[in-house]
Amino acid sequence: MLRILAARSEVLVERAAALAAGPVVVATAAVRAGLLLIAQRTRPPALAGRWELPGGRVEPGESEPDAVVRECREELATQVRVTGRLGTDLPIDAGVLRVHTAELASGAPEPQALEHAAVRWAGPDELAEVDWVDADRAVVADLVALLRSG
Ligand code: DCP
Repeated sequence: MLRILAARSEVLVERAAALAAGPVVVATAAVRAGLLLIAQRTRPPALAGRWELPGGRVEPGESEPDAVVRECREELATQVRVTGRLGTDLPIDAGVLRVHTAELASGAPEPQALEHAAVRWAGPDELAEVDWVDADRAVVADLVALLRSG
């Protein structure tokens, strides 16, 4: 009985922590041939023109990898396969940002900027110079290491 109560309270503590952190936004670090896919935002005005890892809010009941795949389909008209996580949780105004690593699925179409001003593939030496949105800049060192490890 005590064990059940302890397990329940652990679940409640986890839920409370998740609520306190707010909604989860996923970002996609898609890698191909040593290059990273980056995307230029169009909105809101404060972020327009700055570059990000494509992604968006996780919907209720949706897993984070499923959200990554959906956002890449909706925003880039391509199909990705999630391969792992990168870095720690990043606090953003909207809640918390979690970066997932990915690769294009075999035969997937070239990503298109359906909701961005532009998308492009960037090499490890370029990443420090990119005009990143603040949260994404925090993982630049991890992104460079990711590209160099492959
Ligand atoms: N964000 C970020 N870095 C990313 C992706 C998103 O800092 N790589 C931030 C920008 C926004 C918030 O997360 O403040 C939500 O991102 P989007 O607007 O791209 O996500 P959605 O389109 O899903 O959300 P909404 O439709 O609610 O704007």
